[in-house]
Amino acid sequence: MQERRIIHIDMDAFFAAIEQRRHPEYQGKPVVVGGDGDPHKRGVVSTASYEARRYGIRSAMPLREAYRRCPQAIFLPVDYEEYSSVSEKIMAILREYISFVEPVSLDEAFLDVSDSIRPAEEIAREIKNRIMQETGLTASIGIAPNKLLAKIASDLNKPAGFTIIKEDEIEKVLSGLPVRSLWGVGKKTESYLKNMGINTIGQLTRLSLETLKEHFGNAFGLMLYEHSRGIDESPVITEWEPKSMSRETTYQRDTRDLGQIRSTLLGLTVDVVKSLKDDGYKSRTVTVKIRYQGFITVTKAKTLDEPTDSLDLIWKTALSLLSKFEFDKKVRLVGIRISNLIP
Ligand code: TTP
Ligand code: MG
Repeated sequence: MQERRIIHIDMDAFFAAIEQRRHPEYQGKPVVVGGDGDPHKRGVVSTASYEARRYGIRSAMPLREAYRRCPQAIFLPVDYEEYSSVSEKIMAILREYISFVEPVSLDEAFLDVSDSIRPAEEIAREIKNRIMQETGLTASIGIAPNKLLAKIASDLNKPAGFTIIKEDEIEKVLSGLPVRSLWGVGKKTESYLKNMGINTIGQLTRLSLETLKEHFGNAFGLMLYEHSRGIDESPVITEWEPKSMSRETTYQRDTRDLGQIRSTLLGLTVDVVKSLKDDGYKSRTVTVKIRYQGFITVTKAKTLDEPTDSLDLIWKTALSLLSKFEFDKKVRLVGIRISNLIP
C-alpha cells in the first residue's frame, strides 16, 4: 500500500491569539479568554495565551483559579462570532489546496494530500504562510503517514511548530511520550495505566494484545495496541459540498449608523462572493443577519430564480433585504449567508 501523507493543522492558543491580534496592546501579555471575561464570576478558561500558560493557567480551569495564579492577566469574554469567522477564513484557505479537508474543530483540521503531486511539506509551508498573511495568526503543523501521528506531530513543537514524523521514526518519537498523547486516552485511562506502572507509550507497547483486551475490552484494547505502535488507518472525512458560506462582523461598538452598516455588509458580500467564485459555486439564497443590542437576532432571506455568482446581483439582493430591517435599536453584528449552493 502506498504511504499516506496527512497534514494536521492546529492554531496556537486560538481564541487568545485572535484577541491579541485585534488588540495589539495585549501582545506579549498573559491573556485569558473564558466565560464573560469576569474572573470573579463562575466560569472556566476557554484558552490562555502562551504568556498566561507560564503561570500554569490551562483550558477548563475555573476562572477564579486562573485569577489566583495571575491576577494581572487580561481576562476577556468569549466572542464565538469572531472566532468562527476567523475559523472560516482558515478552512477556506485549506480548501484551496485540497478538497480532502476534515475540519475537526474551529482551529483544527486534517488534510489528505496523498494524491497530490506536490510534496506535503511544500503544501504545508505554503498553508502556514498564507494563514499568517491572511489572519495574522500562527499555526502548528504536523505531517505524518496517518491522522494519529499527524496530530501528535502538530502538538510536539507548539507554538508555530512544523514537525514531520517519517515512517522509520515512529517508534523513536512515540516511545518517550506520555500515554495521554494518544487519541482516546483521557484522565481515566491514564490513571488506570499508571496503576499498572505504565506512563509512556513505549511502556504501553510492552503489554500484549491479550492483556490490553482483558483490561480495556476488545475494541479499546485493540485501539491502544495499534495506536501505541503508531498504527491508524482512519480516513480523512471530507464534507463534499459546502451547504452555505457566510461572513459576519461584530462591531467593537454597537451602532445605528446605516451608512456604516451598509458598508460593512458590502465588505462581507464582496468577501463571500469571492469565496463562492473561487470555489466554483453559484448560490440561489441570500440571507442577511442583524443582531441588535441585547442579543436579539433577526434574519431575512430571499431566494433568487436562478443560481448566481454575480456580485452585483447578490449585493442588490442583500441591500434590498437590509432595507426591510428596523433600526430602532443599535446593531451589534452584521452578517450575510449565501446558501442553496450548486457547483
Ligand atoms: P486547542 O487547540 O485545544 O487550544 P488552543 O488553540 O487554545 O491552544 P494550543 O492549540 O496552542 O495548545 O483549542 C482550540 C480552541 O478551542 C481554544 O482556543 C479555545 C477552545 N477551547 C475551549 O473553549 N475549551 C477547552 O477546554 C479547550 C481545550 C479549547
Ligand atoms: Mg489550537
